[in-house]
Amino acid sequence: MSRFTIVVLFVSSVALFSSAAHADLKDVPVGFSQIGAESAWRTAETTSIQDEAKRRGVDLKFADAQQKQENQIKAVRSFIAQNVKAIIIAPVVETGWEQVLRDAKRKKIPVILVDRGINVKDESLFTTLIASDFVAEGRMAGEWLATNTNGKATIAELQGTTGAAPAIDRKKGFAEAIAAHPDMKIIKTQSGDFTRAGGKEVMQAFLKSPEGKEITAVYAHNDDMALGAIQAIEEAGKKPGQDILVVSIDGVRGAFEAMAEGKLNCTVECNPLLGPAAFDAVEAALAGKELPKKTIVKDERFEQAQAKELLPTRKY
Ligand code: GYE
Repeated sequence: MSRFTIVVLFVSSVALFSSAAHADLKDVPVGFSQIGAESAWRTAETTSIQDEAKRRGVDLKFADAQQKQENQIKAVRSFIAQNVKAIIIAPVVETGWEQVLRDAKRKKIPVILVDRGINVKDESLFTTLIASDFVAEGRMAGEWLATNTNGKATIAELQGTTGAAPAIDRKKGFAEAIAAHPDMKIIKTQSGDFTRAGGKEVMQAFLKSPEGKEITAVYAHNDDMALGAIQAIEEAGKKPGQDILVVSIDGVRGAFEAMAEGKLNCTVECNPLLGPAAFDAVEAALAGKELPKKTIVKDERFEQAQAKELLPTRKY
């Protein structure tokens, strides 16, 4: 990555690149391979991209992969066959993209990656990536928990989709943040696949396990799993937010509501409103401009005390 330019995007609604000499996207066919609809974050991202496509008159071809990489690869192949001018991909996992991206490159179709990164040796296989710094998000969640427990917590971790960039990096950042605190331990960790149902099911199993009674905190890689875990905690007769602290990532409306009710303690925002930036990138690529290899979307951390006031201002 160091060979390439990295820029930081502060607000997703701000135009990413200079407005001069952009290609007009009216009626231009563009493919968008979306992961699925597993979380409120994901549906907000889909809406942002579809709305922005409409605003610019783009002929958007949308494919929902139902959380399966094979479906995404099929969708990208079909976009190539339909002669789209650009392809936007939110890649479900990090690995396994070389072949299909080589096909797109051969046809000179720019590939814009949104929200999740991939692991490829040849970085010329994609044009640009617009995403948050997931390691930093995990670190912010871990630091919140360390500060608010005086460095003492017995933690259950709900991981995102196995092999997905945000699951790998949010785990890493959190582990880094708690490493300095010998009395903070993750005693249970499992994937809940970024869904509310998954978070609930895994948390129920954690609570029923022999170590279940020791859990004092939950770290969920996204808000939907945290909201599922909150239900499991309540059904087990405990108070989420008090008996068991809950921290998560995304900053969706449901998380702000749960914070306002005292059930979730903290959420780290991950901005899903990537439509404007994604189509700025498409325009710039089609105009033959050099793009930064990575644009990092800036994130913020929110706590219970801010929830009520901020709830009406939340956009997703
Ligand atoms: O945090 C989660 C979603 O890729 C950043 O995917 C995204 C993550 C988001 O399902 O809710």
